[in-house]
Amino acid sequence: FNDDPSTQKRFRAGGETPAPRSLSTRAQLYERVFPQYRQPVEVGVFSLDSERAFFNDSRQLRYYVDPGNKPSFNLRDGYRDRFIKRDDGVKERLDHILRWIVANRPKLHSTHTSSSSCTLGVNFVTWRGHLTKLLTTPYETQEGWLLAVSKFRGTLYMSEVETEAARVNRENRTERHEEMMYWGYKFEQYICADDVNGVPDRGGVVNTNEAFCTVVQTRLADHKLLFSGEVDCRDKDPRAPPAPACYVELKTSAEICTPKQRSNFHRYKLLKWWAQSFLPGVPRIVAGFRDHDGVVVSVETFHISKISQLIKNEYNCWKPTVCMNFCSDFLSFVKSVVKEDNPRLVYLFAWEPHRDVTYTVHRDSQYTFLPDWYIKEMAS
Ligand code: 0WD
Ligand code: CA
Repeated sequence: FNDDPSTQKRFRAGGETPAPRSLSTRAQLYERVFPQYRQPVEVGVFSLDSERAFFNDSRQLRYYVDPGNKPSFNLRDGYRDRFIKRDDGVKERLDHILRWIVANRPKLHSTHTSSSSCTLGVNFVTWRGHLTKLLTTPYETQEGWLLAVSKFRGTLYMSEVETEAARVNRENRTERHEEMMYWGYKFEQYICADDVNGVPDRGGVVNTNEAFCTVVQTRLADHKLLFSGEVDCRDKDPRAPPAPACYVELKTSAEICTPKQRSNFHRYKLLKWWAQSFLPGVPRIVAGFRDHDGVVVSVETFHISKISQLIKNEYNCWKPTVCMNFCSDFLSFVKSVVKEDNPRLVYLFAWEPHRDVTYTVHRDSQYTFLPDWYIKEMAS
């Protein structure tokens, strides 16, 4: 933590331990032993249908069908006529997770904590994707982030706010970029079957409203976490290990033709892939490498536990321990800053590349994100 010594002295004279005002993101500061990260446990699932309606079940779960390593997939197929795109201008914040919590409260209510100071029995509730951004922060040089945090009944809720730069990018995507965003979803359709004995329907409609999400509980150092992440598919073998170990993450990436491209893939893309799947305990990624025209030229499996070995030959490469220690220290920073239990009060944590993490405080503002229905429901 960075601390202004004068402030520190002023506060300590009054007997208070001041919260630090900022947090450094320099990677070297986080090169220490790997923090404890408990095996993530799936505590529930939910689905979002073609209209983005919530269901407290696994109706959208799909099954992995091995494509072999040289399939002929054209990812451009269907972009014009069989694609329904989710409206990404609609901000859903934590709403789906909160609906899951309300529907599963008895399952969650901590029987181990005697005190009522932390009703849910966890310190943090968030999306997996938000934690992925935290893990990659010490190595990120392009995009900043904003995270809104409110404390309610002892639990810290953390919800992303779109940065100005991200909004500008989203509103000014090129036609080429829009189409390339479709390719990842099309790849999923070539690989996934709706039924355990079914086959992929490559002629069907791709609808990005549909989602299957896992809800996992785990602990990073002394932070108890509850988060949800979207899962692409599962191993269809009934003897496969229980979730999340049976899940498979699907990815697409540009084919690798030069040593420079391979190095960039290891240094930048594998960092994001590793962080995203390591968090919920998803053990493998199946990647489709595609050419410039959206044709998949090869398919490769990456085991999460082997990724850190794979990158060790890169000069000055990312380290999992830095990612996890930074995340742990950021969560400690949040705990030390967010003291008032009030769902209408938002602490907005902000970060831009080459800067420290800082925060601002907002009462009854545009940033308030815990909905009234949730607050009412939890009060009863
Ligand atoms: O409101 C927000 N700021 C966000 C909401 C940001 C990110 C996600 N979400 C919501 C959506 O409801 C989505 O269904 O979270 C769900 C996914 O959460 P996550 O698993 O925590 O997100 P992340 O790990 O970033 O992405 C997982 C997958 C992506 O797959 P790839 O292979 O591209 O990483 O979820 C999809 C995408 O397929 N996805 C989204 N789907 C809908 N809305 C979004 C999004 N904003 N972002 C990623
Ligand atoms: Ca994916």
